[in-house]
Amino acid sequence: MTSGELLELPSVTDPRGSLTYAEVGREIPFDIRRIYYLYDVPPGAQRGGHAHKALHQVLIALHGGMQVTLDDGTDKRTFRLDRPNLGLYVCPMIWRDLINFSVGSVCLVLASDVYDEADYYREYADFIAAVRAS
Ligand code: T46
Repeated sequence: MTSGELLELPSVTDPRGSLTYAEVGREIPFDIRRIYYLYDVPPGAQRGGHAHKALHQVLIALHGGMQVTLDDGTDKRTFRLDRPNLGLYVCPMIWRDLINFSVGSVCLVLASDVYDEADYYREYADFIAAVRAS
């Protein structure tokens, strides 16, 4: 199974516009210890290209859109994130590639832990070896 679950986030729309929210324990299946966001991504740029050992994340295209391919070492699945009330949950041990960012897009990431370079597999061969060993 390729892990990656699309999350429909609740929205409230009235004549003033829209508001989307997400709560830990409801839409977000982990405690959030960090947020970061990707922006000013130039045309053709690729982000990701790694997997995490233990980190859980939810990705949300707050503006514009991007394509996310998830790979569990066996199966690959591609998602298009293109609205601010759609999240993509990514569990540990999933290789991710982000491409086709639209101009001006902003990708918000909710993460279950603080930044730790030791949590990354940045070489695909290392990731596959770890998947095979598990
Ligand atoms: C992921 C995708 C969607 C930090 O110092 N703190 C941070 O919290 C993060 C995320 C990164 N950094 C540093 C590490 C690198 O020197 O920022 C630099 C760029 O990071 P990276 O090349 O990992 O960026 P992306 O966009 O390829 O990947 C990031 C996340 O690292 C990753 O967890 O899933 O966004």
